[in-house]
Order: sequence, then C-alpha cells, then structure tokens
Amino acid sequence: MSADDVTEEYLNAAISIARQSGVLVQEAFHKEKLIETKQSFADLVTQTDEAVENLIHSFFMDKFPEHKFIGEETVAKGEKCELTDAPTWIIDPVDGTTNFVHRIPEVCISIGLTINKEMEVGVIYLPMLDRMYTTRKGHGAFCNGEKLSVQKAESLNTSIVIVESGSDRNQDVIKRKMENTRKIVTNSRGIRSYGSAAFNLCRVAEGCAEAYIEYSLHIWDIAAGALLVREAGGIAIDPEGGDLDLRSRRILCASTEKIALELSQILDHLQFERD
Ligand code: 2AM
Ligand code: CA
Ligand code: CA
Ligand code: CA
Repeated sequence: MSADDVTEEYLNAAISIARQSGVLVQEAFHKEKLIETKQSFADLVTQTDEAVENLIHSFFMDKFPEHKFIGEETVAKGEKCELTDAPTWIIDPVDGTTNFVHRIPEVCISIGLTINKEMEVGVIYLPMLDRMYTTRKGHGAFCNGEKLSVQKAESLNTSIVIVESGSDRNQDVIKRKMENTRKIVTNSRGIRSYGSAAFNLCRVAEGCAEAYIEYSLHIWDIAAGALLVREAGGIAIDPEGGDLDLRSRRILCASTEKIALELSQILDHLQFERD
C-alpha cells in the first residue's frame, strides 16, 4: 500500500468511529445530564464526554495497536500529553460540552491524526446537525462530501472574526481577552462565537467567517480543524506570526495572510503553559 492509501484508510476509520460516537451524543442530548466541573465552574464534563472518549480510544487501539493516543479526558485523568513522531490520534470526544449541556446543537467530535508531528487527517462530526467535515493533507477539505473553500475578504474591516470567552475565570486573563475582543470589534465587521473550537475552525474553512483567534485552548481542540482550514485554502499560524505549534495553546486562523497579519498586529499575545 502507498502512503496515500494508508492515510485514506486512516481517514475512513476516523469517519466510521466519529459516526458511531455520534449516536452516543444524539441519545444523551435531550436527556438529563450528570454534570461535573473541572478547572473552573464554567469548565464542564459529562458522562458522554467520557463514554465517547472510551469508545474512540478502544476503537483505535484495537485497529492500530502501534498508534499513540491523546484525548482530553484521558489527559484530565493524569495521562501525559506527549506528541511524538509516531502516528498519534488526537481526540476531543465532545467539543462544546457547554453547548451539549445547554442543548445547543453545535457539538463536535474532533479526531485528528499526526504522523511525524505533522497533521495528516482530520474529522469533525456534528451529530446533532449531521455535518461530517473531513480532510486529508494534500487532498482538500469537505463537508458531507462537498468541497470547502475559505472566503477571501479584502481586509479585516470586511471580515467576521470568531472569538470565544473560554472557561478560564481568572480576572487578568478575562480582561486581556476582552481588550483583544474590543480591538477586533473596532476593526472588523463583527464577532461570532459558536462555543466549540473545532466548529469555529469548520466555519472559517467553509467561508462563514474570515478568521478565528483563540488563546488557552488545547491540542485536541485544533488538531483536526487546523488542517481543515489549510486544506480549504486558509492559513493556521501562531498568533504572533510564526509556525503553528499544536501544543502552544493558541491559534490564529484566517482566509488570507493579510487578515492574519492585521489581526496579529492589534492583539495582546497571551501565553499559557504548554500542553
Ligand atoms: P470543550 O467543550 O471540549 O471543553 C475553546 O473555546 C474551547 O474551550 C471549546 O471548544 C471548549 O471545549 C472549551 N470550553 C470549556 N468551557 C467553555 C466555556 N464555558 N465556554 C466556551 N468554551 C469552553
Ligand atoms: Ca472540556
Ligand atoms: Ca474542546
Ligand atoms: Ca471536550
């Protein structure tokens, strides 16, 4: 098998387990949920987050026993978040847990694969909306089989920019993020927040927003979506302008370099402990 056939097999495996996991989300969505909090009172986790992660973990370890695994809930339980050159599945079982708890349908299962630390495959599935976003390095980005392209606006002042408030309730962090938001509002057509980092990246990839900026997210939030944006013709970089580092806890996505640069220049670049 060629390297290309291999990544195609990986993509198909990811699509299959994303769909299976989606059933767990659909079944739990309208039911009463047992909610626990993690780092702050706004950082939520449910039994579905854990059930989906367990299902995806068993699936990949069974199918590809030599592969590595990084998952949000596994790391939350104390497992190391180690990115090596080995093929590594990077999972956010429920991205948008707050949406899930509040029955807002933008809830994603995000599955990324890196090989030699490079993003190779990405699948983001929204079970409540039945949207399956798929990508493979060098082969484009798709939603339910339709090819995606970013929307190339002239400049920041004709762009929509996605921002999030996040779950950190530290006052200094909130102040700095709000000041960034103030600058973005001042210089753009407007802001949007979908409550899911993975879906925010899908929105840029499909041309519904021209940029997305976030500080304090994690590798599992962006491993699939950053590749989706690039394969849709956009850019995914470090907010200060360098190469994207999946473990740096921050990302700047845009449909054009000009918009990315304009944003980079006005922002206060927050730093967090690495994943
Ligand atoms: P999660 O649902 O997997 O925890 C980026 O904003 C990411 O932060 C989201 O994709 C979400 O991932 C996480 N997050 C956690 N709590 C949040 C909150 N209260 N509001 C928005 N995002 C939150
Ligand atoms: Ca979480
Ligand atoms: Ca997440
Ligand atoms: Ca999650």
